[in-house]
Amino acid sequence: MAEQPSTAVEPVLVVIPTYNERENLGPITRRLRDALPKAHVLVVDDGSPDGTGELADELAAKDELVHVMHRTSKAGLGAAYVAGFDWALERDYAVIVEMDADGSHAPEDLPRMLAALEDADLVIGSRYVPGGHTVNWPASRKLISWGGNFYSRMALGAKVKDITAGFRAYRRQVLEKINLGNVASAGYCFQIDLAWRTIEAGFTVVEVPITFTERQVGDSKMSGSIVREALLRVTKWGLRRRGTQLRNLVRR
Ligand SMILES: Nc1nc2c(ncn2[C@@H]2O[C@H](COP(=O)(O)OP(=O)(O)O)[C@@H](O)[C@H]2O)c(=O)[nH]1
Ligand SMILES: [Mg+2]
Repeated sequence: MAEQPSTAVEPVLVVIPTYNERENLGPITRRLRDALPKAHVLVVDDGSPDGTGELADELAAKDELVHVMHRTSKAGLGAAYVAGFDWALERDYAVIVEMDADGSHAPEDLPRMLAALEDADLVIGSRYVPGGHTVNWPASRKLISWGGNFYSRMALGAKVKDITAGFRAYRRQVLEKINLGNVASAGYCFQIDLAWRTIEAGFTVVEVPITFTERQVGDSKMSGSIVREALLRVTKWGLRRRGTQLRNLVRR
């Protein structure tokens, strides 16, 4: 039988933000290279005191598809991703993937996510569509995640079930259009921010079920200030949206 031509969108860059992930970086990079042998990897390290950045340099020296960006201090997940996305857009990557370093996101799910990207502009690896799961997540984290998703959906009127998810594949056209220059979300509300911008810009968003497994090694960087930032910003975006709706109603 004749070989089917591949319709996959390529080349792919997987951006992995790291802060103190020394023990996780080797295994996750190996799994990623096995799952997607052609994909490039960009580790964006915020000067981790545990030597994650040095380990990333060692991995890059042995593998030409692994790249490293060193940033001077811990400035949040959002800022690290914006820097990584800018790096990607200066090059010719067609797809830019977001993935955690701690093993919560399984690289083995990426081929399925990238296949879904053939009919979408943003694919979200979702815990909250049928077939999606969380494993070993404490009740407190489930509550924050569920509450964050529920509140964001209500405030923004977004239909995405897992709008806080951090396992994603973007077509480069999305990141070119949504103006990364004025993204100020430092913490995890970055994910809500970008999903919202993507939807508002008229792009197609598809959710693919994934299993999110809590890290076994190292510490989560989630904090009260990250939750507060998300709450304040989502409330502001929601109010702005209502204001626009009201103005449009009055103008009619
Ligand atoms: N570069 C960088 N990476 C970060 C920062 N905060 C978190 N990360 C990384 O983002 C990913 C998700 O963080 P994690 O703490 O596991 O979040 P959780 O899964 O929601 O508890 C991991 O790869 C972290 O190392 C940061 O300030 N800078
Ligand atoms: Mg984690």
